Amino acid sequence: MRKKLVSVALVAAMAASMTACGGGSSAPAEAPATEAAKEEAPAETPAPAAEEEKEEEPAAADAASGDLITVGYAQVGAESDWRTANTESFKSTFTEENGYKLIFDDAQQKQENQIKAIRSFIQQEVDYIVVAPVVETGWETVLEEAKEAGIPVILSDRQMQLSDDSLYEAWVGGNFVLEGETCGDWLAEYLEAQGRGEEEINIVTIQGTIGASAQVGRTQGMANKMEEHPNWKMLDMQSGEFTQAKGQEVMESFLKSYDDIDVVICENDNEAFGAIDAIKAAGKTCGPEGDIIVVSFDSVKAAFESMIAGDLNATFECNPLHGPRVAEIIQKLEAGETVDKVQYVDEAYFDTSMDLESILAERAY
Ligand code: GYE
Repeated sequence: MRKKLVSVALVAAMAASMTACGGGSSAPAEAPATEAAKEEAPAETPAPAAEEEKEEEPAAADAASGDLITVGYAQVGAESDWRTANTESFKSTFTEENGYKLIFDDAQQKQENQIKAIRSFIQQEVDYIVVAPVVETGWETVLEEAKEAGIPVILSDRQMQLSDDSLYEAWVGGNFVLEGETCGDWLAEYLEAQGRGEEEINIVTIQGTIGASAQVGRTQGMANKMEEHPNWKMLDMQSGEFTQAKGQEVMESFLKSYDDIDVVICENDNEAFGAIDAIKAAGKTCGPEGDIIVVSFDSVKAAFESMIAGDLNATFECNPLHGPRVAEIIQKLEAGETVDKVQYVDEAYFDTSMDLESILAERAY
């Protein structure tokens, strides 16, 4: 499943831009990997990442040599194309060649699994803990444990609500409220251009995982814009858990409950792919020529294909390539430099009025 060859190409590109990284002189094939790995992780440690680690990074145990920076990444799951690109970005950045040992954990969208993974990273005395938190709240206790152990924590992708800012070094990710507002502005312009600016517009939203900052922000951003358009009516909002299957299910139920939906806002692209299937199965049409306007967030490659096929109207970008950004933060911390606490990534949007074929050809995810 893992794309080793792609990773190698990406690493080469990244190595050029990351001057601070180690030379990576160790040859994986020569390393006595398994023995060293056992020493590194105590047998009693319930390391959720252990299995995946062994399979994908057989020589990662070079960390035992003391040269590599060990990074534990508590990943949300594998729910979407965005998430896959994000995981790939970390795996291709935090390689031995670049001076790292990565301990990767997939929490399957469960906060309790992420908390377990963080505790396991603490037990394994990693150098840095990186968390993409599934939800915003409930992290204080485990982050205090990391702080007591003297392990710096970096947040990536989604945010946490914390009373104490000293519990993490920095966060890097997308501006989810802004993404939601951009979606609202796009919709206003699109309807205006169709001469529907004053018409009553019925909207439904397939939300992301409830309590995830990507969900909270996108819902909030759109709500901010709803206030500017009293003729827009939000008929319903339900979570599609950021997955295609759940997105389809939720859309099926919306279509049964409401026969006059004008717009469906999907809080990620994968939910939109499911929603489009549901719309077609119900005998309706969507996209620029269809009955229902479909918009979503992320802008993964498959969303471009969906727009080119005439199914999806627009997608609001969220950049998943945080591996190099987190590596840069770690290198600055290693050098004793200060880092910006909150780092937003620039994002765009794409719709069917653009030259999508050309943009897709250049797209990294
Ligand atoms: O939009 C979605 C993923 O947190 C920004 O999580 C991320 C979101 C992304 O499952 O596809």
